[in-house]
Amino acid sequence: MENKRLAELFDEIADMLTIKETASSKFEVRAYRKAALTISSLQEPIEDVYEKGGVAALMELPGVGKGIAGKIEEYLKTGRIRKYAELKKTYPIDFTQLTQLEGMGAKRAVLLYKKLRIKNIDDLKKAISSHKIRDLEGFGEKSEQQFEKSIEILGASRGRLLLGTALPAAEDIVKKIKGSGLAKEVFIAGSTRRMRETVGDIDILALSNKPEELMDFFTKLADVQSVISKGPTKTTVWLGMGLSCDLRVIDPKSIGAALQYFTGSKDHNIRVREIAIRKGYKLNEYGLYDRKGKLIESKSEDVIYKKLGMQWVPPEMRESRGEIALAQEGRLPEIIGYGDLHGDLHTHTKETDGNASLDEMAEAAIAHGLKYIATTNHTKSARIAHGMDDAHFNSFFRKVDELNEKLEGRLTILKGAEIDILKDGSLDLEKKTIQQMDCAIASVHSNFNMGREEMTRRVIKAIESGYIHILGHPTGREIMEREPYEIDLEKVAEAAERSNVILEINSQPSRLDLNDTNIMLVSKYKVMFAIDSDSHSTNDYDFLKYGIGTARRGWLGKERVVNALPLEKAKRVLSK
Ligand code: DGT
Ligand code: CA
Ligand code: CA
Ligand code: ZN
Repeated sequence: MENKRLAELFDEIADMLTIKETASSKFEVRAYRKAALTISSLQEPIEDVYEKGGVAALMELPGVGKGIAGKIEEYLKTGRIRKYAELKKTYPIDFTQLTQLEGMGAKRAVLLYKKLRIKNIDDLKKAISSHKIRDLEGFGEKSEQQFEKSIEILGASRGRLLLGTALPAAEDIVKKIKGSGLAKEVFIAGSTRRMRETVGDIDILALSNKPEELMDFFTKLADVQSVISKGPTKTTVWLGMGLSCDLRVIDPKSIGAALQYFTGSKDHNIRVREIAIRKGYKLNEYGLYDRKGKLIESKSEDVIYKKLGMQWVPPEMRESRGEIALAQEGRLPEIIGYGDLHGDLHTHTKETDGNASLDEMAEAAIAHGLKYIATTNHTKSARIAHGMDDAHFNSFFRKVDELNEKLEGRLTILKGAEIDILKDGSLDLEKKTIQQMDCAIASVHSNFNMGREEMTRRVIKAIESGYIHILGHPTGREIMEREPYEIDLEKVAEAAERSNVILEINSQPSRLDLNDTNIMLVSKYKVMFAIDSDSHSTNDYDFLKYGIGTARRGWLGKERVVNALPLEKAKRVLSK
């Protein structure tokens, strides 16, 4: 996927054009910036867009005109952009790297290059340690310190953290702030509120009439490693876990507007603000105002959307993927809620790679408010996970029967397995073992490096075996660690529809597989989904909220989710 690299090239071209400061270069700068933004947020590989529809298809992307489309084509065909190479001769500077630093724009980077031949962060580090920046006109000691701090943070913060790491941290900070008595109300905003799978920084909003004391309290929390900036309305700290956190103190009158603004996404907000402007209004983080500057609404997010002629949009849907138009038409789909699951169809025990017994997993499920679980241990070819053979499943299922009797309906345990889909698409258990199961999941755990067609055929063979109920983590990706394997998900969904096989939304924070965009892609087909925890311990049922968040980001209704059904109905869907 070339999107990221191409977006960086365009941003750098814009950086270099900024230096010129002519009227025509300003226009060009804007064009390149817009294109960079579009391409970096594009869900589909840019090369696919081009392959399917050529330059014409490229020009349909927002912010991409003929000139830019030509540049994209040039890059995809030749691997380079001449204009970029020419500009680079004058400015051999790594703008992508340097402009990530706080207080470093393209112009200052060029100044540093002209005066000290600084091309990248390594050069800058040397200049800082020999104190060359502080004596430079237009920079000074403060700049030197700022760059030093910024480089340190960048080194530690390269990349983002999993939602499963960031959300608990954010909730913990909120709890502590509430406990301090220095804030009346505290809210999580930003990508964390939108349940994005990774988080760049945590955003917290607080209502307080003791902002100074609150900020003091915040900067002294044990989780805080260093204070990046501190003020009575906004303070940013670096958390030891490897993430920064913004705390903003908000005027209680503005909380709705502030929540709307700081929840984002940026793209969603830009569109919402355009709607406000078209109505002759002004919308910012303080409120919605009419053309005379009179406040219309600021306290409630819900009312702000209403005054704009829109439905309130659930945070998970605020990604500018079509929700704006639907909210204007009053046709937002009803999406699954966090309390809608009755069961969990993918759990492990210590018989394989789990760390709790079946009894313990059952009690934990009850404590979590679930009415049924499927116990789905690994099969024999999963050696690292101590997979079970047919005989072991047979004896294990007798234990399930006994436990079900003991539970007297407090919880029902369904018999299942997470069966390896072998290299040729066959299943890792005998048919008669699988036939006893209420819930047979099939998953790929090995031989990831196959061609797209071969992998698609392999998975479809398992789907069409007639023995499985659920396809587990359908793309095999691990966030920030392993790319999804090559697979044609639409063909898979088509086969799943024909064979009544359910597609999993695996809730493990490092998986979230299917992800939001894939859920959107395959929900065109008449398939059901299962939101599963894939629990390996008694705490892991907590992961279900990430799966639900992902389903909400994929606009999924609860009628599409098998384990949002009560047991008897879920069993009927499974047995189809
Ligand atoms: P992250 O931190 O990268 O995971 O993503 P966010 O969405 O939390 O982004 P962040 O922390 O930079 O900003 C929080 C929200 O504040 C963002 O979603 C929308 C709003 N915001 C920030 N900068 C701008 C801006 O320049 N324009 C608009 N309209 N909104 C912004
Ligand atoms: Ca953020
Ligand atoms: Ca932020
Ligand atoms: Zn698995």
